[in-house]
Amino acid sequence: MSINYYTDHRSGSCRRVSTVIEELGIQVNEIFVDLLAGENRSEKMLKLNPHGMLPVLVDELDNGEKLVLSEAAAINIYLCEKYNDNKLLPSDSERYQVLKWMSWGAEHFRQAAPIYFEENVMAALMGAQPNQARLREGEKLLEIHGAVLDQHLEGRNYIVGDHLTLADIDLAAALSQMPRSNIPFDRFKNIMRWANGLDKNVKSWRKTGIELNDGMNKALGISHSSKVVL
Ligand SMILES: N[C@@H](CCC(=O)N[C@@H](CS)C(=O)NCC(=O)O)C(=O)O
Repeated sequence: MSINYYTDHRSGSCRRVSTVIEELGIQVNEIFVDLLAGENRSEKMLKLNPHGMLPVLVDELDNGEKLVLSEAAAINIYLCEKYNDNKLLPSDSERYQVLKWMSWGAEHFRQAAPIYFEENVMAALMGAQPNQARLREGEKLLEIHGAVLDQHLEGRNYIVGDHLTLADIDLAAALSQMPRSNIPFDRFKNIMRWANGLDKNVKSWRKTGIELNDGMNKALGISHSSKVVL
């Protein structure tokens, strides 16, 4: 039985799944799909995920069926349950706090970062000007939701409890493209302390961050390789 994992290590969404694979110490067949070359929209990939997005996971189940899963949060919950993890996804009441912050991340906190990335990085790659109205929208979202997370993180090193959970991975992924997308998270001191703490103390997170940064720097023609993620 094997798991196929379709990924591009330069993507913040894929980083969330790659980190969980590292944390669980499991073997998967990693299949590189070049997002910058548009391979995510090939006929084969669109059959696996009609949204044309990565990450995608395909697991051959014991009964011979194939489970095809997209959405990093769903993939991570699936992997934690399949491999009986109860740290990244606790089995006690903390579980619902983790799920709450993951939902909040998807609906609110992670909305701003892709706007900055698309307007400050992708637009330039396409030879276009950043759309200022969209950036103003991103700024508004960041201000509202960043303040909520910053307040929650006062005096805490992790989102829930005293160890890494899927909630940290989901929320910190929003900072993955920070070195190049000019997203002003640095106004939030607790968010920066927490994110820097994860980079320093969580080996899997640091590793996937370095892979992402090095890959993006190479794609953008920036020659130095960065050891520090933020
Ligand atoms: N909600 C999805 C978002 C995935 C996503 O945004 N993937 C990006 C890379 S970070 C992608 O595949 N973009 C390709 C495209 O939009 O064409 C998840 O959490 O997995």
